[in-house]
Amino acid sequence: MFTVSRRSASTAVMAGLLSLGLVACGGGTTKDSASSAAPAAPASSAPAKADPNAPIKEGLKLAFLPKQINNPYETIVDKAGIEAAAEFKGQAKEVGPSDASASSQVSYINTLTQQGHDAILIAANDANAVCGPLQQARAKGVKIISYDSDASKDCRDIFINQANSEEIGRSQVKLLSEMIGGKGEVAILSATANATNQNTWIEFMKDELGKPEYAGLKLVKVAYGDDDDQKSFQETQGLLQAYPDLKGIISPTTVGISAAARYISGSKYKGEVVLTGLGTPNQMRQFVKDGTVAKFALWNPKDLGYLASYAAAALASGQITGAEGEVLKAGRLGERTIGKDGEIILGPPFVFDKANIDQFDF
Ligand code: RAM
Repeated sequence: MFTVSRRSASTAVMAGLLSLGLVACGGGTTKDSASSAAPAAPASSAPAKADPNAPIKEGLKLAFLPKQINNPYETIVDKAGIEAAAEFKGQAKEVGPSDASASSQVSYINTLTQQGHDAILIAANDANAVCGPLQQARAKGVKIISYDSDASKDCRDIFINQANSEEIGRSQVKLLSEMIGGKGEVAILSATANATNQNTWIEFMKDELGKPEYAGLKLVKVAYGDDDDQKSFQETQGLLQAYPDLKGIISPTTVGISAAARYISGSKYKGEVVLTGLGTPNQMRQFVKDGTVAKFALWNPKDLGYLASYAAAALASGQITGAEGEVLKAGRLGERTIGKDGEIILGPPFVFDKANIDQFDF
């Protein structure tokens, strides 16, 4: 649960806090909290047309398949999604690989399909590599929800995006540019080379960098830490050694930015090289406090999991089909309209800094 001092919070912060979900739920579940007590629900046979008044079926079986299970960000998202399923009397669990690779995800998709899940929620490590198995799942009536990192739009029913991809990409460049005075060499430390979300954001970053107001910035390298803490740490070291004039790094991954911050905080680059990106407040707190990082962004990962869970339930119950214009009823998050290509956006990204970071606990 967030604790917020209303008196000290600025209007902007309050707007952000609201979008980050002040009513976040507490409580805990185990990582794989699927109950084996309830009978398995048959694969759904949702009508082709949405019935907004259809009740949410009881006993729906949902499975979250994150990019990797040992990524703290994905853990927060999935745990919240699992907790949400209890609200509509469903059962949800998280399974997945320990490395962020698409081939590892494929075998999980096949197993979950065989187990008769009503919905698979996937943060895709590669938009296309998971497509065949997802299509096979859909042919058996399994609803497919991509969240965080999209699968190709032909092989999922809905994409729950954490924020507008263009806004994420462009705002990251703006943030870094402001902090380095619009001048100098910059680099990106990404996740895996095929990650749909990071690649989409990086495309928008490059486009933003092409604008005249960023003529003073030069992107020298995009490095990949594979959402592996050690590799991200080493890639940061490599970037700083290879580019001695580097002024700033954007790491649009919670794993990357925390590893990069750890490296920089103990190096001669602290105070010299600016780091920003996407991180969780709990992982970044010490680096904000010790002056390694001034500002970074994110959204509320708990809300992402919650929203994805409700989308899965609505799809599997026939309330929605994923078509543009349909309205998803998402519990405490209220109603969300499905946009183009079956995309639902959670909300705007929020910027964390020294002044507000202690108001967040995730
Ligand atoms: C990492 C993952 C995830 C991304 C966040 C910001 O945890 O790469 O996909 O959304 O960072």
